[in-house]
Amino acid sequence: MSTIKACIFDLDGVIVDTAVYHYKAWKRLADELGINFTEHDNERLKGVSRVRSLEIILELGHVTKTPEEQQELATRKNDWYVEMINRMTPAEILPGAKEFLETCRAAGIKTALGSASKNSSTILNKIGLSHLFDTIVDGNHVSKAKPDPEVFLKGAEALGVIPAECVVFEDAIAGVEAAIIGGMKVVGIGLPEVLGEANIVISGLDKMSLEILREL
Ligand code: B16
Ligand code: MG
Repeated sequence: MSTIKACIFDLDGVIVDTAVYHYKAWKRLADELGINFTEHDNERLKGVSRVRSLEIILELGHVTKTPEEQQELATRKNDWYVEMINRMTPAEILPGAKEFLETCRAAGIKTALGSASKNSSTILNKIGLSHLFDTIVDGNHVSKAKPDPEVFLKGAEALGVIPAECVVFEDAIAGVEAAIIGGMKVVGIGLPEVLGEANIVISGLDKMSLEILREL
């Protein structure tokens, strides 16, 4: 029996599936640069920062750009991405996410967002879930990307709990590693063969319950 006082949620792949919008925007940029970029390649960008995502795409195409050019390209991609997320609605919340957040709060368990995205506030506002998070830590607040645990440690600190009292929900391998390095429990959202390091792996938050949380 554990004493879980807080749940920290990744955004993309856990609360919503924004990977499809990231892919469309990166694909448009890759096409303009003459780089072959597939949905399979896009898997490598999940949970990875915007800057690192661009580096991966440039590496795929063996294309070199100056830091200034990279900045311009990342901004261009982000403008297209923001256009798409501005059209998001609550219908895009992944199954069980809203319900489990409400369950946590009703049970007195604190909630935080721990995302690599610098656009998390826009997304949470569009899908109408901002009010269900006690604190939001995202790409705007951290200097080190997952698997560094900074984003989750800052979340725990803001909530006034210690890492051992936290459970992280993550769909990316780097995020699962970050939670473990940070000394937290972690529930993988996805496939056991990919996220095997997590304490348990489930297909989505619709499979989560307080009973499972307390047994971690
Ligand atoms: P942005 P997460 C991550 O979100 C995405 O999985 C990743 O594909 C993206 O590059 C990253 O956010 C940065 O997003 O360009 O909006 O700052 O899974 O950490 O919630
Ligand atoms: Mg994710």
